[in-house]
Amino acid sequence: MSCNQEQTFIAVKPDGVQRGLVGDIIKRFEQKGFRLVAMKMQQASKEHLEKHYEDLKGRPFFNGLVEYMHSGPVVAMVWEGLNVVKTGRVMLGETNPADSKPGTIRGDFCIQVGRNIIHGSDSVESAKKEIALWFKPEELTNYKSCARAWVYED
Ligand code: DAT
Ligand code: MG
Repeated sequence: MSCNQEQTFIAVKPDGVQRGLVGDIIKRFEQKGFRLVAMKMQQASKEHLEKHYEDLKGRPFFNGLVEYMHSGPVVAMVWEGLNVVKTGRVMLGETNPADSKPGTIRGDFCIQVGRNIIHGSDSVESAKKEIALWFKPEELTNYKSCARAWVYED
């Protein structure tokens, strides 16, 4: 696999959907040069969300987090490109929007940690797990982006 084919799982959370921020968020990843591999809108079950956030089980905010994520549809996506996991996290900003710089998604669009509008995988390993949890292999597209030769040197 080429290093340009790293993948990350990004999801616009229910507050981002309700606030009409889906387009703005997709635009940032598109204009950066990353390739959209898969996307779907889904109101996830609590069981699914408990699995997605299993590392946080036992934290005081866990139940509220699952309730919030279950409260409406999310827009789940897979984005691909060179260092997309790390760069995606930089584009998101810090977990707490109060610590997120202007220019980041959380820095520009939200205020509180419990309503931080977007999820992004924190490592290549968790991206693989999350993509497998949210998407079937056949839902991941494999087209060649016509912009590829203009985004990458080789
Ligand atoms: P991130 O979403 O930046 O990867 P995380 O994985 O540590 O952060 O936590 C997942 C989500 O849980 C986070 O986006 C918002 C919520 N959360 C984290 N810490 C919290 C806290 N101290 N109080 C309330 N919600 C919190
Ligand atoms: Mg996380």
